[in-house]
Amino acid sequence: MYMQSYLNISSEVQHALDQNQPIVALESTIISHGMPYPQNFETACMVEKAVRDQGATPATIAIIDSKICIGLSNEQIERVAKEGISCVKCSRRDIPEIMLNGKIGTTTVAATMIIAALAKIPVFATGGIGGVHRGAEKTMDISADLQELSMTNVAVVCAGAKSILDLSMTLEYLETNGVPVLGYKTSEFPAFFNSKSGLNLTQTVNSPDEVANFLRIKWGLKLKGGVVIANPIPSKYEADYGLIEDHIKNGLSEMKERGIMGKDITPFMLDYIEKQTKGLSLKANIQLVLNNARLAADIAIAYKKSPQA
Ligand code: PSU
Ligand code: MN
Repeated sequence: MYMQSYLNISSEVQHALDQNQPIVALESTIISHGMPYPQNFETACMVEKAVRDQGATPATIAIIDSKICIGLSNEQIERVAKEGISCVKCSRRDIPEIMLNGKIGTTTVAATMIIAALAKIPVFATGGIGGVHRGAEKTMDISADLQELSMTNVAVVCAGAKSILDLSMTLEYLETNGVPVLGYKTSEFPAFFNSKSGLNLTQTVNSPDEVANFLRIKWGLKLKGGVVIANPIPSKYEADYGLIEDHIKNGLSEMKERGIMGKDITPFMLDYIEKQTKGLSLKANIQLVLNNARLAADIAIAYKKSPQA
């Protein structure tokens, strides 16, 4: 098929697909734009290991040398990690351009969902999803992740979203677009560094089997679109809410002064918070991603137990 000529599926991932084994898709913007080198490389490797230890196969996704790569080698992960922000942050809009120009494209939640769905991988783990930015009523800056969640059948395990965003508007947007947000053992939407945001969810799940059943029902009914599985950061790694909020306020005003806009906002804010907390936020970030990878693996395993999966 023509489509196949664009894809480069690693032998490990292809084997898992052939054997109908559980796979967890992993994004790469978090590697290039979400963390500094070398922690980004170490984390990406630890996340893959966490998925394997749990009994599933990791599939880290990026566009390299005009191929959509599903399952990266350690060398490829290191290349992406070292290139860092000189990789192109790649969302739905950017995929064809990066295929054309041959640059390294690191995939956001939206682009990773698209590619995971192409490869028939229904479960994906990340840190935090994009959302409605603060002030979006003026700027219209709403992450393409949210649109993607409304149309692509992939379950996204995340620690909620960062409060650099307007989390209340983010939940409203998801509701309008029919995207379920399942609190994993919580009734509150988690705020990335913090397990709580003060925003209540209507749906709580308590086990990987329950999530798998939810997915079977949704997709069995042909209710297209993704599902957010909001998995709070473990309490021992949680950050001080007031402190983070102060850094966010200062970061947002510095961002405005420097005229940073559009797709550069999220990477700028991640870097700003990390510098202000002197790496404390990075530690929390690494732990919550690992926590999400383990849960995603358990969900992928539970989902495979169903005959129709
Ligand atoms: N939020 C984080 N870490 C990240 C991202 C978001 O806490 O690394 C990345 C993800 O790849 C997400 C993207 O899909 O940023 C959203 O960017 P934007 O707001 O430009 O859509
Ligand atoms: Mn944006």
